[in-house]
Order: sequence, then structure tokens, then C-alpha cells
Amino acid sequence: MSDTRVSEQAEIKPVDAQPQPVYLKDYRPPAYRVTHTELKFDLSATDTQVHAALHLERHPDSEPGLPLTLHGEKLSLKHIAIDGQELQEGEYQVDDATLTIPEAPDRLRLETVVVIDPQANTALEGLYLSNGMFCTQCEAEGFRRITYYLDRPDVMATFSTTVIGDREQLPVLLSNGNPVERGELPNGKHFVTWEDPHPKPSYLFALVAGQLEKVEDHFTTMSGRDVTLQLWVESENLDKTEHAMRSLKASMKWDEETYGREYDLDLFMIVAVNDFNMGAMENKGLNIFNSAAVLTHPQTATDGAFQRVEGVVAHEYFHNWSGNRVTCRDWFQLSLKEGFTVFRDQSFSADVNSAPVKRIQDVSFLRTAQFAEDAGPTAHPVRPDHYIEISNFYTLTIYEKGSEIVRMLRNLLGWDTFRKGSDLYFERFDGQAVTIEDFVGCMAEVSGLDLDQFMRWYSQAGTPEIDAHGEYDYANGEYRLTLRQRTPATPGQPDKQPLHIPVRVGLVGTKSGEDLTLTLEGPEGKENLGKDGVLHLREDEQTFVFTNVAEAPVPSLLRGFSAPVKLRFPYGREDLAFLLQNDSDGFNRWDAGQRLAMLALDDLIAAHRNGVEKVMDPRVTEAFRSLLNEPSDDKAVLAEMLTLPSEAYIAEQQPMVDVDAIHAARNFVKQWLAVSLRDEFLSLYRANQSDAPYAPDAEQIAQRSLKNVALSYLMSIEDEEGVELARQQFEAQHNMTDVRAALTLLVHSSRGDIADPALRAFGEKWAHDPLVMDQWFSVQVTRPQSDALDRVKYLMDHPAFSLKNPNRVRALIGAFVGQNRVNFHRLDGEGYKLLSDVVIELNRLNPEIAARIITPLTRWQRFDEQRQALMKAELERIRAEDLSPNVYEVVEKALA
Ligand code: 0A1
Ligand code: ZN
Repeated sequence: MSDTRVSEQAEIKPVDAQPQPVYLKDYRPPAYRVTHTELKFDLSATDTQVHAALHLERHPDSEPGLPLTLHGEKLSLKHIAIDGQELQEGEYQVDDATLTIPEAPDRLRLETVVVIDPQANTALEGLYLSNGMFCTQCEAEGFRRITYYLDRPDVMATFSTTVIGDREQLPVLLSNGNPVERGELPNGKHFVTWEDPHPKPSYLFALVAGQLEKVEDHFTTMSGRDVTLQLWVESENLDKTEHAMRSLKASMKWDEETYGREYDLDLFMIVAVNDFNMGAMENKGLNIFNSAAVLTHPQTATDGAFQRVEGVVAHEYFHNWSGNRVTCRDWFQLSLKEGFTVFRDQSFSADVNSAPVKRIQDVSFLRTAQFAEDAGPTAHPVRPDHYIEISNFYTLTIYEKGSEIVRMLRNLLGWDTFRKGSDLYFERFDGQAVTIEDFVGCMAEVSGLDLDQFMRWYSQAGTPEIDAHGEYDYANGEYRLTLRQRTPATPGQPDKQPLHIPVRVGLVGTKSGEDLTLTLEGPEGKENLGKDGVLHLREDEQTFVFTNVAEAPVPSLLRGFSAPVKLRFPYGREDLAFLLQNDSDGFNRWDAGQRLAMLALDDLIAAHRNGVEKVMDPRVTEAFRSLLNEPSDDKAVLAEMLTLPSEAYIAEQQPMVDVDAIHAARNFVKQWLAVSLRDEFLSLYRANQSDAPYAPDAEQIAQRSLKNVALSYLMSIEDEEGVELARQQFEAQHNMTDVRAALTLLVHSSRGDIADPALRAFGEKWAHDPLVMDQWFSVQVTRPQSDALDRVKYLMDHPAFSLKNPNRVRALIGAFVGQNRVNFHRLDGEGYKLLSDVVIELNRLNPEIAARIITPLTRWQRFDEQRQALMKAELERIRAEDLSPNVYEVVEKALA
């Protein structure tokens, strides 16, 4: 028997054998399908034995004569047999990625025994150990690190899994489906057997074993079935489960009411693990969560964390239909499940919180982070046509832009028809692995719409830009709106075709301040669009003529952010101030404020660069004054309105990023507003102070955001009263939202006399809680003062920090390189050097995280020559290492 065991460290490839891309056009059905999978795990930290029995049969659509080839990596094969007959050498071949049996019969039972080493698995893919707990992560291609298998999403099988472990060390043994048998074994071991009746691809397999405690609840489904809900955590976290459980029940109800989707097993489990590469994973019946995405307590988690938990719990639960019951044919279709599921979770969160704020937050994130990705060297279509490493494609483009595409379909069809399309999709493809065409095809079928041009959204990368201009013809009462679209070239896609873009518009009368009725002059005569309608932009350039426009309007364009595009319109500052006051669309009212602030910021950035005195546009101050004095919006929206565009968003708008000028300009605006409106901010703070017991509800969250926004203005000028309020707020220790806001403002100020003892007290109080220590790290390394980089280095030696834990890496390194722009981009290049040192280390330990954390370095083209040279030099230094396929793919693109 050959022993093919290889090191658990990332594979090191010689330069002449660099990883090769996989192409969508090469998709072929598998040679075999698996009808049933039996697994038996005998768990041990360094030598876990995995016994697999696969019931295989030739796939009816496969090319005749293809051998049986199974995936397998880092496995030590101990035994292999077909239908009870041990295979002899020569009857099969094993290399570092596959096991091939050239002469396999058309129907067979293949048995293998392999040994794996979970303890050495620092990549956190496959079976690994986290805090003494065994857990798995199989999406996308982790199952092949557990056993030999057809590890691809179009191979779906029922699973029966027996987990054997030490009774004392591993009292809880979990897998997918329902437990059907349990018992005692010799040598202090015990076992549990799980049956999952729903055929699933291997990426949805899960196993968890450890010393866990559970919180249990129940949900009665719409057809009256009782589902047991279990949340498994380490005992010290039992008091942090309530919000996740509540969110789970709310999600189950919402999916029944909104999409008619009912849960399909008797048991639904969530497990919290400390070491996890992503947020969470939708394994069938056994969701595994990063502890940061499930645990909350008023004393340890901020409002933002509560909302994130609600959203992630919903996301993973919704995958049970959009992803699990109907899955992807291949990984190029990833957005089929992810885009649709993000759209579903965003809609859920909008329904249970403030809908306009949810939209504002989602769009801000998209415009800042996804637009940057779409404009950089790793830009790719929502359905890529090739990849080297699929785990590099769990991107904002696949998730967030993918969700925007589904949202556009909802907007084009209207909710009722979209829901019919969704019903058809789930009914027609239940139990199948399908494509994006299958999904969009259902939408076209139920609506009768031609969506052929719309499909380009999936194949064309880059953010479309729309240049709009309008003319009002007083004499004829006509308004002509011309829209010109263009999508910039992206790597591998020099020429772009026009897209089908839904542009929701209103015309706001300048006299009345009201939405005017829209009568559109169309090819088939006049069309009444009401007060707010969707224009279908399909050509490179199109002019839309509105008639019977009784007064001069200001157009309100792309309402609700109806398409993921950059829309330019030559708004004057008065127009924007007018829309900020009068637009009936909450999103566009907020956006008008952002555009107005951006115009002022542009001037100030230029002034800073030219070394001339900065002068604030009084219209911005007046707009803020009226927001503060006559608040017309709900508190949650008002808090968003009062928040200036982030440095990252401002950078996105600049042709060449000048980090220092952006930082200086934004600070100037903030301080100017704080000085001019100090009393207003102070009364806003006071009006929103509350002693009510903490609840993560929309009203309280809005109050806290408003109060903390006000405090941030006061602290920007280190106003004595503001500093005192921050100190008191920290000392009151009322809840983590307020404590963290106050601590951040103090640490980011020059008031070390208050900040240092506060930091020390916080660090001591929470030393035992890693998720709170993550916040302690982030607060310090995002400080704008010039000692931030030294703090990062110092904190990397802190006992609570480890490069092996992805949450720690994100909290310390990720926060510094992503949120501390002035210090990461230091002109001595030390910020870049620090990041590349970390990437080189992580490339060995955890390639997935290495390939993500490197992102800011890949955006070098956006900066001045000096910084470009420094960043490129660091990328070259990384390239000279023996790279994992993950980092290799990203670095090659960045340097192409
Ligand atoms: N499907 C999960 C995301 C996920 C993807 C990959 C992972 O490990 C490499 C883990 C989780 C989701 O969308 O939530
Ligand atoms: Zn997902």
C-alpha cells in the first residue's frame, strides 16, 4: 500500500510547475456519480482515520471510457477495495491531488481508509482542530482533504456518518442530518451515527466534535412540524446565544412568509468555533459559525455586531434553499447561491430593522469596497470564466454585486412576479445542481421579459459609468434626460457591450418640492410612470423625453440605488441642497448629502495639495445645520446623514489617491462642522442619552448611533465637554456599543491622559474574551497618530495575538492596513513591509487568509509614483517566495 502522505504545510511548487487555471468552458459532467456515501471517522488529533464507502455508478451524461478519478489532498491512503476486493498496485494511481482507477466497473462500492492530521491543519480547510474541538470546513474544495471523493458540487449523495471519539475529551459528536444511533465502544470511546436523507454535494458536509454545551429551542413550521433548534458553544459562551437563536427563529419565519420556504429536517444546529476563515458556513443541518458571527452579549458586542449576527444567521439559514436544496453545477456559478442569498439576507435585515439605513449601509459598502475591487487588478465578472484557486473567488463581486443583480431582477419584474420566478426555480430544480441561466431563465419565463442582454451583467466585469445630463424646455414643458453608459476596460476584457440598466428616476419640482408626474414619450406613445419610474437603459446612449412637466425639475436619479453603477450628473450645489431637503426617496436624500459633501471635499483636497488655505463651503454647514435643527428623518437615517463619506469612499472618487490630503480634508470638514455646530451636537448627544436596559432594537440602535455621531464631532475638536462626556460614557460601562465608541474616540485623540488608563482597564477586564480583545486590538491600530505602526508591531507580540487565528489577524493586521490609511501608506514604506512580512508568514500557515489580507497592496496603481514603487517592491518580494496557489494567483494579477 503506498503512503502518499504529504506535509500539511501549504504546497510549495517549483517555479516551472506553477498552478494552472480552470476554465468554465471546460466543464464536463463527472464520469461517475455517488448515490450514497458512508463515512466513519475515528478521531485523533494527529492520526484521524477516515473510512469511506462510496456507492458509485457511471454518470449517464459522461463521456464513455473516462476513468474513475477522485480528488484527494494531504491524505495517507491505507486501504482501497472495490466491492470487497482489495486493489493491487497498478490497479490504481495516486498523485498529490487525485486517485485514479482506470478500469473501474460501471457500478461499484469503493472503500478507502485514509489517515489525516487535523492538528497540523493550520489552513483551516478540511478537518482541523480549534481550541481542542474538531471541526470541518469543506466549501469549496476542503472535502478532498478528508477523504478521496468526487469533490465537486454537481455530485450529490445521501450521507451516513459515524463519528467515533474519546468519551471524555469529545462528549459531543455532530454531523449532518439526524442522529440515528449512538453507543459506547472499548477504550473509553463512544460513537454517534448521523443520517442525512437529502442528497448533497461534499462541500456541505460537516463534522464537529468537542466539549460543547447547547442551548435548545423549537420552531413550528408552516405545515406544523416541530423543528429542534440547537446552538452549540463552549460553556463560557452560553450567555451569548440568545440573539442568534432569536435571529434564527425570525429567519425561519421570514423565509416561510416571504419566499414560502419551509425547513426540511427535524433538527437544525449551529456551532460556534474560534478559528474560522470566513463568517460562517451553511452545511446541511449543521451550520458552523465563526464565533464572531454568532456570539453576542450587550457587554461584549456592539450594535454592529448584533446586526451582523442577525444577518449572518439569516444568510446561512436561507442557504438551506438557495444553495443546499438547489445548488451550483460548478464553482463558476457561485453567485447563483451567494448573490441570491445575500439579496435574501439584505431584504430580511431591511424588514426587521430600518430599511433605508440598511440600504444606505449596503450601498456604502458596495461603492467603497466592491467598486474598488471591480476597478483593480483582480476585477472579475460575477460569473468568472476561469480561476486558479476558487477560494480566492469568495469576493465582494460574487456576493455583493451578485446580490445587486438579483435586486435589479426584482426591480425589473416587480416583487410578485419575481416571487413566482423564485417559486418556479425552487420547484423545478429542487435536488439539482444548476446554472445562472437556469435561475434567470425562470425569471424570464414568468415575466415574459427578454433578459438576454441582462445576462451581460454576469459576464462583464467593471463598474458601469453613466453620464447623465438633462434639459428643461420651458416653452414645451418637456424635460429631456440623456443617459450615456460606458463600462471601463478590466483585465482580460478590453471591450465592453452596453448593459440593460434599470434607472429609477423622479423629477422633483423646484417650486413645489414635490415629485412631478412622469409622462414618458415612448415609441408606442405616451407612457405614464407615476411619480417615480424605471427607465430601461439598453443602448450606449439614450434620451428619455418627459412631457407635461409643469415646472423646472431637479432630477432624482438612480433612486434606491436601482443599479450598481457610478452615475454622474452635473448637479449644482443648490440642487443637491434642494434634493437633500425635498427628495421623497430616502436613499437619494442621503446620497445628495454625500454628493454635496464630496464637492466640498474635492475643493479642500485640491487646496491641501496646492498648499493654499482651506475654505469650507458654507452650503455644507447650512445643510448640516438644518439637518440638526429641523430633523425630518428618523433617527437612524439622520445618523447616516450626519456621517461624512469615509476616507476609503473619498479615495474611490479620486483619479489618484492622495491619502494625506484626503485625511486632512475630511478632518477639516469634520472640525469645521464641530466648531460651527457645537451646541447642536451637544444637545443632540444629550437628547439621545438613555439609561434604559440595553436592547438591540431599531429604536435604541438609532439613538446610540446618533449620540455617538454627535460625540465624534465634539471629540474631533477635543471639546472639553465632549472629552468629559466620552470619559463618562466609557466609565459608565453601560454596553459595548457605547464603551467602544467612547474608547475609540479617546484613543484616537491626543488625550492619552484619559485614553491610556481606559485602554489598560479595558484590556485587563476582557483579557479572557478573545472577541473583545479583537476590538481592543482594532481600536489601537486604527489610531491616526504616527505611532500606530509601532503599536501594531508591539501588539503582534501580545499573548492574546496569534497569526494562526483569522479573527486576530483581521482585528490587528486587517484593521491597520484597511482602516488606517495614513499610517499604512507611510512614505517610508514600513506599513507595506509589515503587511508583506505577514503575508509571507501566512502563505505558509493559512493561504486563504494570506490571499485576502494582501488586498491593499494589490491596489498600487491608484497611488503616487513613490508609493507605487514601494508597494510593487513588496509584491516582488512576496513573489520571490514559494507561494501557495492562493497567493500566487493574486500576486501575479497584481503585477501583471
Ligand atoms: N458559503 C459560505 C461562505 C464560506 C465560503 C468558504 C469558506 O471556507 C473556505 C467558508 C465559508 C457563506 O456564504 O456564508
Ligand atoms: Zn453564502
